[in-house]
Amino acid sequence: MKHDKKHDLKQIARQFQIYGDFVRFEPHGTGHINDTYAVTYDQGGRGVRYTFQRINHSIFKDPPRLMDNVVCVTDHIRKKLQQNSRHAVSRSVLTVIRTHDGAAYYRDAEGSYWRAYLFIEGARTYDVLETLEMAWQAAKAFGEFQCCLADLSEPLTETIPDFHNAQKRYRTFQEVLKKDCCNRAASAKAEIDFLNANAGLFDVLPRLVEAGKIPLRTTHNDTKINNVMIDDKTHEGVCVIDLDTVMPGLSLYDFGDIVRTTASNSLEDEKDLSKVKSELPRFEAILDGYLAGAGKFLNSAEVDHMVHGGKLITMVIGTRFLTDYLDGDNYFKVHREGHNLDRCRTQFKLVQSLMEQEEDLNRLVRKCYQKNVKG
Ligand code: ADP
Ligand code: GN1
Ligand code: MG
Repeated sequence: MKHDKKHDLKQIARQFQIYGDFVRFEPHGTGHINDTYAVTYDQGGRGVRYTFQRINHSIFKDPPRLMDNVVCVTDHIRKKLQQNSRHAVSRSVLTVIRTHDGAAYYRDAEGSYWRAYLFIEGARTYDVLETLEMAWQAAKAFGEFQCCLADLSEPLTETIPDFHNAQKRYRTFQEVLKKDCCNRAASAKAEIDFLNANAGLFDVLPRLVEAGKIPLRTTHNDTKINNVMIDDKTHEGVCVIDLDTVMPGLSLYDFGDIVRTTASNSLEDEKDLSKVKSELPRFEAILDGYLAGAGKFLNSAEVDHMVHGGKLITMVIGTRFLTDYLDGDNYFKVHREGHNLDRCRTQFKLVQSLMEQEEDLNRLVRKCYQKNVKG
């Protein structure tokens, strides 16, 4: 997806309840979906930053309802933090800045939807986590996020229907492959074969959900590791961000995406596939951190399928990258030719690696669960 249009950030920022003088803005972060900017204001001689985002409206069809979700979730978390937290609440949960009309978003003359958050300072996101400690902390933050939302009673809108419906993602892939509108299928033969050979993975969780063994919960659904801010000094996971897809889902989707983006010490689009492999100490760190945050409310079927969750989500995201490649790169932002195919290759290589280590990984699950939950 191409995002090269220039926006008048100064005019947009004027719509929000922010004091002081607009100083500058710059593109920020490496997300694949929204356009994100850091906007600096001078407030009494001090530079203060805000995060501005243009919500990707072609992906999120109903931004007003999406923002209702974000407000609902952040209010819920804020209330809990105000009672319990040792930390500054405005650094631990996203703070939505309102427009002068009191709305959570602004719609500009071109129909784009904008929102603004307090910028979380003294922390950053990583596309690859550097240490096991950071991996533990990040996974714990996502686990606690899930735990905190376990008693949310307000219903959330499904901002992207069937977001993690793996069987549907596979059917879409098959349709796009059949059309092969860009004549790219021949260049992805190995990946197409791998996907077709392993599509059976997609049938496991639907059966367990149907049998009532795995519950629907409120989940983040995009727990990619650069969606948690890591404190520069303490390396704690200070704030879970990118709340666009918080909606009903399975806990295993969230654990699975942490595995996908952390188990290997490599970038999501690494071209040297020999670097893409699940590493047991990294897997143990995220497992232990996640269970420290969420372990107490997981049921035994969820715990038994944690490794499966990692394989499944990695396979699903790989399928989505492959589909977007075949379809002409309409969904994810791409920065080079064949970018989505490169991303697909790393995902499928990681799935293969997780499969090879499955026994060891399941042994780690039992060990960490015993330690964190059974005590
Ligand atoms: P996308 O959906 O495109 O991934 P994100 O909401 O994840 O958008 O934002 C993209 C990046 O912007 C994040 O990875 C993070 O580095 C940065 N970011 C987002 N929100 C904030 C914030 N409130 N404070 C500081 N940085 C932020
Ligand atoms: C997108 O928004 P971002 O970059 O955190 C995508 C996720 C994918 C991820 C792959 C709404 O996440 O589903 O797993 O890219 N988000 C959406 O990197 O589709
Ligand atoms: Mg993101």
